Amino acid sequence: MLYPTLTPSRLLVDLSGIWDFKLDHDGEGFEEKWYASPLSDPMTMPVPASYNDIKEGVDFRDHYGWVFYQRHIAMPPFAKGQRILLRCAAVSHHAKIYLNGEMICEHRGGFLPFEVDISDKLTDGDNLLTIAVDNVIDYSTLPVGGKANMLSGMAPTGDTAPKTKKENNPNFDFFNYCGINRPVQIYTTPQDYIEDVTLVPEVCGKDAKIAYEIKTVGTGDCKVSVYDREGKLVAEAEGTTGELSIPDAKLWWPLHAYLYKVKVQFASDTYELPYGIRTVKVEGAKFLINGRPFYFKGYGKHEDTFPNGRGQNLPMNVKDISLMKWQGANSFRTSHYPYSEEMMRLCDEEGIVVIDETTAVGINLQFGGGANFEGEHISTFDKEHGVQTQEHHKEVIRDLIARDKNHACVVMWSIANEPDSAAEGAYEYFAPLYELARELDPQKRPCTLISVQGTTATTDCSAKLSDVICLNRYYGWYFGAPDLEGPEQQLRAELDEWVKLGKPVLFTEYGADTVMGFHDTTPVMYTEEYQVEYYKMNNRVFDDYPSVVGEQVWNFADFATSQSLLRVQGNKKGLFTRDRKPKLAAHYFRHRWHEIPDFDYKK
Ligand code: GCB
Repeated sequence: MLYPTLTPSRLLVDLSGIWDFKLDHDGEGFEEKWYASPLSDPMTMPVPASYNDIKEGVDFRDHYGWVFYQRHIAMPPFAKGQRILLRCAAVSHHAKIYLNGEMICEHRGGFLPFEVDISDKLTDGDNLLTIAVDNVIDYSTLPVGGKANMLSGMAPTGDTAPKTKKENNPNFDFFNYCGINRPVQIYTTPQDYIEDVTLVPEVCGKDAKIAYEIKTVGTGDCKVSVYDREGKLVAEAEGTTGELSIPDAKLWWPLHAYLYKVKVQFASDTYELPYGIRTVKVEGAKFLINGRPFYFKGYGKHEDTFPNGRGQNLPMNVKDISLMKWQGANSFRTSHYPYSEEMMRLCDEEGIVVIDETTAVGINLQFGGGANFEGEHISTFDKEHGVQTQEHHKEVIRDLIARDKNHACVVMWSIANEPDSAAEGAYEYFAPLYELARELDPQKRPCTLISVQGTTATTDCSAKLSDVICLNRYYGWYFGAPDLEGPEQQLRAELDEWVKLGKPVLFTEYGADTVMGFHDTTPVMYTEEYQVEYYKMNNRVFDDYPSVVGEQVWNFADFATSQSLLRVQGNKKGLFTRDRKPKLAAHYFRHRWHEIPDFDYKK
């Protein structure tokens, strides 16, 4: 799906601002048709933003169910005759859109864009737009919500206090921030228009080729032109499919991005996109970008700031990339959902390498000892009682690849984070998903899933399915802390097995909770000193294995989670605090990463 932009043929109207808002506490909003007339007694609410931290009170923050957003819209008469689209970049997790009281669109999944043609639905003058949003997560949604909470599962047993109200129980470790998290926009196109653009790069010596395919609706001639950074035309072709030859091409490199401008013209429609040329390939146990062995230095992250929640925060996106560069990092994973389109474009521009993850987190009913349904043990992929996510998972993969396929920054797809990948039924669940991703991605990027501690090279289905083995391992934190010697031996023993597969191994999570300002001469748990010692041990091991192709710490910054005995106002594994102040370990990594080259680190 194309990112909406203002072009000589397309108008773009951003509906960001303060909207009317109401929580549907008692579940009466639909019955009383709140969408059909102006909300009575509404609150103010910024769009885009998660609503949870914007107003005070636990009932507000932890609301369960539907909320209603509303505003008026009007289009100028000069837009008549154009196609007029309403586009939501991300509404978490389930949206119903009403225009003048009529439902015009419904969408499930909180992290990918969707749009609806409103050309024939708008009336002259004023129109009432209502977006109802549900935040309920369960065994059929991605991310997965369950009866058993991952973290309370680790709490002392015997907690039998009755629940007094309905609540979400995320089967994942980040706060279930909800609402209209990314921009709502209206854009227009002519009646004959460009629907999609697919570009596939190929590098041949000093030259490059871009194979292109333009999906169009209507009739007209199609022309594609490529301009360099100075605005000079470097290639041109006619027709809806073909090849563009770029002599002496400048490649997109990590931290040295070069973006061409690709301009598509069809009938009277024009669309432009920035485009980086680079190749990605797994060869033996190496991860090659532009044919050279790349070493990932970076993080798992979250879209998580105060008070935006998961709501778009452009200044923080730019700040985070500045901090990454300060630290000598070159990459991150969009744990645990697709990030905003603005962030992806920024990474293209800044040369940050991205592992692009779906919303599939929590597909694991073994967290907390595997007790679900009030203590019953249910296997994750049990057809009747287990997760019911596979069809939706396919939809997410389709929409993610449709959205992000042209980004140079995206070098790998992550199908899921920490699923129950060694369980019975895991291979049958995941094999078709890998197949789908491989079939849909025109660039045929590597695919992976992020493997949870406890799986092994012989039990984890990712051993067979993944192009790169991605491991989340907590030796010296959840496993073995405060000792670091025993965990070091265990980590080495486990790695000895994984490397036998002959595939690249990437550490996608390792970390220790650390409260900023806690210090000690003896590095005890939760101090800044312990975090540094923990990382030194793990990094020492990674350095000894030629097929370890990277290290992504958990996490870039502290972030909000559900409340539990293991979370002190959120997860504290950040190298930076939530407001981006460096802990001791941030300085340690700054030193380490500036010494490690982006390429050819492991000979
Ligand atoms: C994990 C999860 C991540 C958690 C992290 C932790 O394995 O992938 O979402 O936040 O552990 O800190 O426990």
